[in-house]
Amino acid sequence: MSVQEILVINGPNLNLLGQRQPEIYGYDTLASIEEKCAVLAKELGVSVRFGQSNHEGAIIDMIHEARTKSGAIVINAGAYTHTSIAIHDALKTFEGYIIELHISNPHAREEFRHTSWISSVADAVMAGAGAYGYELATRLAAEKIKAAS
Ligand code: CA2
Repeated sequence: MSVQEILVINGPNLNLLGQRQPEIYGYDTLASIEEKCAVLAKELGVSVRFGQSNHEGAIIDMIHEARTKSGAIVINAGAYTHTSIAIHDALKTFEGYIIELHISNPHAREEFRHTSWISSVADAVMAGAGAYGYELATRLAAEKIKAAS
């Protein structure tokens, strides 16, 4: 088991990053974010793997796989953050470090974004730092998995 791996999970619509709504989500694409995190992870002596799905069940499968392969999960569950008890339950089965991540600050947006089913099962919650949040989360996850190994 490579507990030195950080799994970064991105949920619905995040495959469109950099293509729509740049005033909210910025101009970075998911591929460019992944590249920056991979460089950073290498510097920090860990590895990072990105997964994206628009489907709740596929996200749950990624979390299950991380149970034996990853020491930390960074999850931007997109709109499933606000609705998915199934993702909440799956994250509860993961024994490593969990970071809930949002590009925007959901608390400064519509009321329906103020509830998260992820926060209560996350070790850390990061929001509003834009795409740079992925690098911040990679740094924090790397610290935590190295400290635990
Ligand atoms: O701020 C975040 O990262 C969110 O998780 C993004 C979700 C939203 O439902 C959450 O409330 C906050 C939406 C992701 C949509 O991604 C898009 C990316 C580019 C263009 C359109 C949507």
